[in-house]
Amino acid sequence: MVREGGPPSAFGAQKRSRGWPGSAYHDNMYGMKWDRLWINARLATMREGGGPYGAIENAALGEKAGRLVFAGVMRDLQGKPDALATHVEDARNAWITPGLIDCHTHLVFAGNRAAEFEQRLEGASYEEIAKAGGGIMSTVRATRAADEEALAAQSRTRLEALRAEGVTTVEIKSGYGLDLENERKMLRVARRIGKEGGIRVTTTYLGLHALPPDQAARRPDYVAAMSGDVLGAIADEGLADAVDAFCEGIAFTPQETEALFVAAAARGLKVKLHADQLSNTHGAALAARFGALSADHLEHTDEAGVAAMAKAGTVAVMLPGAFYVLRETKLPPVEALRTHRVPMAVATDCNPGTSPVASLLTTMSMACTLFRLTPEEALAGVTRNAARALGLGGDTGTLEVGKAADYAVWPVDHPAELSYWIGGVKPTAVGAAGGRAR
Ligand code: DI6
Ligand code: FE
Repeated sequence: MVREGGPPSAFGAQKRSRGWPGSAYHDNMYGMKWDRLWINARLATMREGGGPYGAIENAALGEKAGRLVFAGVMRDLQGKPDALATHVEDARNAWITPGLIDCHTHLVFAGNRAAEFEQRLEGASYEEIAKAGGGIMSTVRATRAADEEALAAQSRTRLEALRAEGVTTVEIKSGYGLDLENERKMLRVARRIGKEGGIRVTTTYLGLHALPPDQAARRPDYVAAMSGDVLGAIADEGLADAVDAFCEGIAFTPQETEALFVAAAARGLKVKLHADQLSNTHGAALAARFGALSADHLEHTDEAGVAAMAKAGTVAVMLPGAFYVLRETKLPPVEALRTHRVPMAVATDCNPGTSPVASLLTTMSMACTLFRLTPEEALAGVTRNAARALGLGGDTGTLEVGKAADYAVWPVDHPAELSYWIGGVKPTAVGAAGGRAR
């Protein structure tokens, strides 16, 4: 069940910047109640330095005008619940977490590659399929052929699957258009399905995802155009919140990536990078050099790359779905990331080729079982650290007063269950104020 609240008012916006629990007392003195108050809850606030899960027992969570106005123990409430809020909800000891955040997806695309999945199981290699015109290019053809309506309809299914699991923020990349018109179409669709679904969607321009075969003879021109005029047009239209590239032996070189990043920086756009997934091209260090929000995959990243990320404050995004589907064996350097205190996020990488995954909860399980993250690290990876990977750390990702009222209520006895079960767990209520505000 998704519960609705009113739109943010101008007054709400003012309160937002002040945002301390005491302000609620004054609101109520003047008869301006909170919109909703959850009582008898257990909060996994995921607040930094707040102990395991930032947990608070015997807790309450209050929201007003799309913002959290109370997140603490019930005995600190300054009045009776009914006097404080218009709607009072009894959580009956359920756990409330921040709304989940999927910070790396390619979920806007047309068609699927189930036939290639079958071919691979019959022995064909990824390279053979690509040479025969399959792989990323088959998705590019389908995506180019789809009009905006069809693309939105197909992509919405995946966004809704995430939403049903308590996901309130999703990052969506372009990268299956590979020309201005079609990259734009993808980004517009991403924004639109977010708005329609009440989900906060951030968009990332991934023009350097694959080299279209018809551009093979003019590779430098393609790279220059995607980093120049195409990036410029997309930035001018405000269609992208960040810029990404696939820096890999089979995709784009560190030099080509760097040229894109220089252009992005000149336009004030934040960068992220598909780094060191299949080989060590020192992508993590390159991302860090540009102050990237995140470096993603990282299976082949060395300790120098990890140290560079730590210094730059770049988040490490773990993508166990692709690791699983590709049956990789080289693990990302989780221990080094811990030692260097690099924040780890976890995301689905939802895409039709290497990670046909539209379940962030299943991905948390994979992060624990395949990468040996703890359930607490996995939950931090889809909340606090995922928010940071999107530059939204001040607005969502933890249950703290002043942040957006993005939360999910779970019928579980312990927050580790979110990583433990594979299927079967669904939130009983979701607050997605951040998605409504967009
Ligand atoms: N890394 C990947 O593994 C995928 N894209 C990327 O940047 C592959 C996407 C696809 O095969 O469609
Ligand atoms: Fe990806």
